[in-house]
Amino acid sequence: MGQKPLFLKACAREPVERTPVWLMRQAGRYLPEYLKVRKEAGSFLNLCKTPALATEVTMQPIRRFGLDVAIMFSDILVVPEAMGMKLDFLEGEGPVFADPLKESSDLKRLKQPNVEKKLGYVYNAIEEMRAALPANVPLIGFAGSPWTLATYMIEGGTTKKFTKIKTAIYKDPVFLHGVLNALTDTVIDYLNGQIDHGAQAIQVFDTWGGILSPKNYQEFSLKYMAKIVKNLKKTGPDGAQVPVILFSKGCGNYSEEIAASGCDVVSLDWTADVKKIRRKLGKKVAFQGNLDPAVLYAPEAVIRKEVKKTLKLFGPEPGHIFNLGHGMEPDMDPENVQVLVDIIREESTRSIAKQ
Ligand code: 1CP
Repeated sequence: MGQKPLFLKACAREPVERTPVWLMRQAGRYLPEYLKVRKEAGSFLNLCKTPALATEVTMQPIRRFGLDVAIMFSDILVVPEAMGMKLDFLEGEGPVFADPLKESSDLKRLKQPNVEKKLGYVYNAIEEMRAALPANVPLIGFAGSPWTLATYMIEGGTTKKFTKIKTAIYKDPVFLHGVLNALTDTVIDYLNGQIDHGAQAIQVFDTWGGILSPKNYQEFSLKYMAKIVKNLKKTGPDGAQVPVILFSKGCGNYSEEIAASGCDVVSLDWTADVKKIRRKLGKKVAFQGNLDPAVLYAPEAVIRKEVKKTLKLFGPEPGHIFNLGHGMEPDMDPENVQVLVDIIREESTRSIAKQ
């Protein structure tokens, strides 16, 4: 076996010679080469469902920027689709479920899918991606958290207000827990399949955990993610450990509870008080984050200043993976991503060597 990749070392809180880096939504619409393949695919879902094309767009940011980790190209919403919900991605509007879930009687529409059959295209893509990636660049598999998936399945698409799902919290929690339980079982199966087919780390995206009160975050989001963490395979087919990253956007305040789920890495956004959290939990888990993506709109000198600040906040101790606090945006300049990655390499090598 060759050297353990930097990213996997950092997840395990082992010493590294520099801080590994990847960027949420690193493949996507800000890259002209992505737009070209996306056009060729005809639709976003077709891109997700064609392993050769999904592999190509997964590789694009690796080839262009030399990032330390790849994330499989797919979407969190393929899971509700596999459970029987009709999904469309409308140009300029995002995801749409034409027939959202409304009440307990809708639960019978949700099937526990045979993941190998219904989501086999993802597994085929994972195998192709592993074959295309260099040995020192591991592949992250992922799923949405049950709570975040449920927001789309109950609201019918993207929302700013979350009226329907919040109504369900207070008016019909039995229905909501029914949806969340069904999703949890499917996500566990789906992620274990990803590990079987070669995903070397798993990230759970809880993009909307931050709209909940502390008590509701525990009851409707974290509880289900903790069940997922407990039921995932700990090692891949090659015997290597498969770390689990939890990303609950806007939930830095709950880092202690998130770490108690048994996850290996807590992913933080830019609103988190990193110094405090790291001091308290740095011996228990690794951290990922947490540069404000908007820094990428600024000139190089500002990017450098902000990278240095972020590296300093996490400190030189092992257990930091550099990332943005959330995803890349379509109007971001790829040139600035290269600037960012180069600066992280340079500054983190320097700060680790200084110890
Ligand atoms: O037409 C297009 O090209 C569609 C744009 C797009 C892309 C590039 C969508 C639609 N999804 C993706 C890829 C994607 N989605 C990845 C790829 C891997 C990567 O490079 O990071 C990942 C990990 C996701 C996950 C995802 N999808 C999340 C969680 C992470 C996050 O960014 O918050 C969510 C919430 C979605 C739903 C989704 N998919 C797409 C859209 C437009 C949306 C809605 C987002 C919203 O409600 O704001």
